[in-house]
Amino acid sequence: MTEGHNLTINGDRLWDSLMEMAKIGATEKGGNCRLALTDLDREGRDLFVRWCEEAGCTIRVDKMGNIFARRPGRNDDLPPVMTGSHLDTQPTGGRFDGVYGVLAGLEVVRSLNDMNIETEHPIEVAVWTNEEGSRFAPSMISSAVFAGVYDLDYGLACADADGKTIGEELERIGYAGPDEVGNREIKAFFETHIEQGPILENEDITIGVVTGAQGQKWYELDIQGQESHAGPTPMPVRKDALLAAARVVELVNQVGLAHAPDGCATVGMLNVHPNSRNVIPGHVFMTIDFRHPDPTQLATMDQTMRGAVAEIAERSQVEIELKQIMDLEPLPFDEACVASVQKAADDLSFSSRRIVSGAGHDACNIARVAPTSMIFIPCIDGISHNEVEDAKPEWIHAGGNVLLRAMLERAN
Ligand code: HGY
Ligand code: MN
Ligand code: MN
Repeated sequence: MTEGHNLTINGDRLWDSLMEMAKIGATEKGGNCRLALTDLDREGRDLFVRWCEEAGCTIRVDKMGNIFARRPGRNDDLPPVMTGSHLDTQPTGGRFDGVYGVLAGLEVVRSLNDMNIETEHPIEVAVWTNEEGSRFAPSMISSAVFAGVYDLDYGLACADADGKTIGEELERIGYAGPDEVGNREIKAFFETHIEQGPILENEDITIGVVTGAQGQKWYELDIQGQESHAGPTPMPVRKDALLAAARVVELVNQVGLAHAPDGCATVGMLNVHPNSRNVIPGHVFMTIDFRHPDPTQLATMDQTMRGAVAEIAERSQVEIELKQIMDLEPLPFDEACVASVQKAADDLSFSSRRIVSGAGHDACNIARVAPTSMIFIPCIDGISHNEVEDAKPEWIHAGGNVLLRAMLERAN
């Protein structure tokens, strides 16, 4: 049990592990680029596996490449208390998004070893494949397959811009594991993460007790116009795919503003073809990302956009194929897990507040199959998905200590 223990993680060791992992895929501006299932992602995975084995864990890998490092419990037949996050990053990502949740979980294992604490339930630290949805879409796909949101074939068949599939790349980097994906009981799941927004830092609060996550809808648009010469083609007869795309960008922004402050709307990707300065663009591929904590509002954003896109296609004399590729309902986390996080923050006298996650996380999928909550810490200026992403060591330590106590409470 844990009586008489000065329950604490080794914050400096956690910080050092983060900085060690950040050397893999380090970018010029101090961030990280470890796109899912690239050689750099494999390097990060291999380092994590080595550290876990050094900490006495056994390693399992499932068919979506999800890694589970397991520390045995007194009663090893009991369902595990699990934590974890992702090691893949955005192309211009930071050193903390995802990797903090993975290495905070490893630090809990290392600290339990140091304190000779045996838990009733086994402890597992998970690495979920392709959380970011940057190289392969949709995001959070492997925790979604684990939670039964998508089937395994769909997950393995997702392809990147070069047509390489998740299944092929898992084989190539040696992480196509043998285990079935999901369908096993988890006692509780906790994910520790930077907030990736400004609320906690602005309010000078150390711990975000995450009560749920907002809903998300992701779309892909193929806009088909007609390439023609920029000189002799009269304006009225043009089928300009980029003009239509520009009207969609403005529309998406208007939908976001009309549903602010909670609604968010983003066009993150826009590829123009043939992208030549004296050719009227014949084709554009672009994406739309809608978010809102209220499902009714999210549905309104969807309907408004669909109607307006049809009108834009007509007005611009182009064809627009709109495909929805993700539909994540807003989701409340488990009250008992939320209470465990709150109690841990209170016991440690950290300032805290309830908060709904603006970003999607693997916890949003795992919450469909296991009691789940998240622990947020602030990040500098609320900036993330940016190479300057940064966090104070004391925040990193605090989140790790809250995780240790929340997990212990559920594991005994
Ligand atoms: O898009 C998200 O919210 C997460 O970073 N995948
Ligand atoms: Mn993340
Ligand atoms: Mn992210």
